[in-house]
Amino acid sequence: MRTQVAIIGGGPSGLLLSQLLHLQGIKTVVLERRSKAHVLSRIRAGVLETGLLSLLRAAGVDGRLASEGIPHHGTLISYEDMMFRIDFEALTGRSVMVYGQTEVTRDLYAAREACGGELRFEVQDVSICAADSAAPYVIYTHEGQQKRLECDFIAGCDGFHGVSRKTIPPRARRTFEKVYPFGWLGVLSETPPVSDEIIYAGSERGFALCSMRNPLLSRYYIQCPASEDPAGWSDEAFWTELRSRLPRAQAEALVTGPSVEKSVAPLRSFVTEPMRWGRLFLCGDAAHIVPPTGAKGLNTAASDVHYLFEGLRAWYESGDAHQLDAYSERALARVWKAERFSWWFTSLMHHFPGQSDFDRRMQRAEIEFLASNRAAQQALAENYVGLPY
Ligand code: RFL
Ligand code: PHB
Repeated sequence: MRTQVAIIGGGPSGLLLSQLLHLQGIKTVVLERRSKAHVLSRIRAGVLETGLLSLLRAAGVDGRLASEGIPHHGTLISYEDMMFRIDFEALTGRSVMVYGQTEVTRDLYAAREACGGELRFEVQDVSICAADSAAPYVIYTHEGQQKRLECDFIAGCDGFHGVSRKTIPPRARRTFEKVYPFGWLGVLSETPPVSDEIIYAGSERGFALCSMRNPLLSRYYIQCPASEDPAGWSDEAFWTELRSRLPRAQAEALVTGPSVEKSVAPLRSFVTEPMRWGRLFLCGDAAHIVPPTGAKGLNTAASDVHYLFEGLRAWYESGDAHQLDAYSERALARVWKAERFSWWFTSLMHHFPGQSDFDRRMQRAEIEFLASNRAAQQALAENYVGLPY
């Protein structure tokens, strides 16, 4: 079988790229290791930058987003009982949208299926071949049979644990990594959110985050050891720990209920360079990971999709390879800024094991500075709403 762009991974990066290319008349096949139900059971990002919103609009998948997404014009930051607001609208003239990644993915699947898009689920043993030649191809197993997919280009959108990055020989890539000594224990509950705006909460007991998906669905996280087993946390223990990390007013206002999902995510910063090897292009979590504190993972995946889409469009329209040749450099320039912001915000808000009293006071002093300094708030706000593509 032959296509123009073989896309490995049917997460948000792969699906969005596939839909954008389809609208330009460029053929793709998406190969996804898991079932659709499994992909749609993963609870991940919740905050979308305007750049991603524009891409979803261009892809024609913004209908439900426009009616169900919740615009957020600011966010709250607390430390013990102190709390202040970062006013995105006043500081940058822009805002973000709260709409779950699960819903973005559901909308993208619906759009691909409505266009008769080629999506293969539960494929196994994907292997990328001859990516450094003019005739790359992918071998995989589907429904018990080995298949061969020939193509012009391969988009590696298969996340951090995928095969695409590992296909690039070690001599041709360099990786940069920082693993944080903690994770986030996340809970989804069918309760009204404690606040209309997301709260990033620092405390002596560790970080906590209060977010939401809709007016009756809340998403909360608490910092925990990276090796924590979520099964070891009863709902009651989670709510008690969350309350202890919030300012008194929010702790008292918190509405609790049974959790509908509970999971632990490790925190990591990771970048691989370059993001291209021959005709293989890495996109999203396949190439880079950020800790979730800045809400940048999905948004950075989206800017990669934008640069790669522009490059492929130019190539198919006129044979112009300039933008494809510039892909890795352009994507990485923005990736590193998101890495810096996510690392900074993570370092500011979390309790680090073994941290000295002096280090804690430095964090507190920086939070107090942020609470009172417009320039510092503006720097945070510009990064949070998203740097330009
Ligand atoms: P994904 O979503 O991991 O999708 C990759 C897909 O590839 C499949 N796959 C394979 N398919 C075929 N063959 C193989 N060998 C394969 N190996 C893997 C996988 O099954 C999967 O379906 O990567 P993608 O598309 O690049 O998307 C990236 C985002 O998922 C990720 O960056 C965000 O979820 C990160 N993130 C957040 N990002 C934000 O922008 N804002 C947020 O508020 C935000 N919050 C979060 C987050 C991530 C979190 N976790 C769980 C790590 C909160 C959390 C808790
Ligand atoms: C979420 O709603 O899941 C969420 C929000 C903000 C973050 C991370 C995750 O920084």
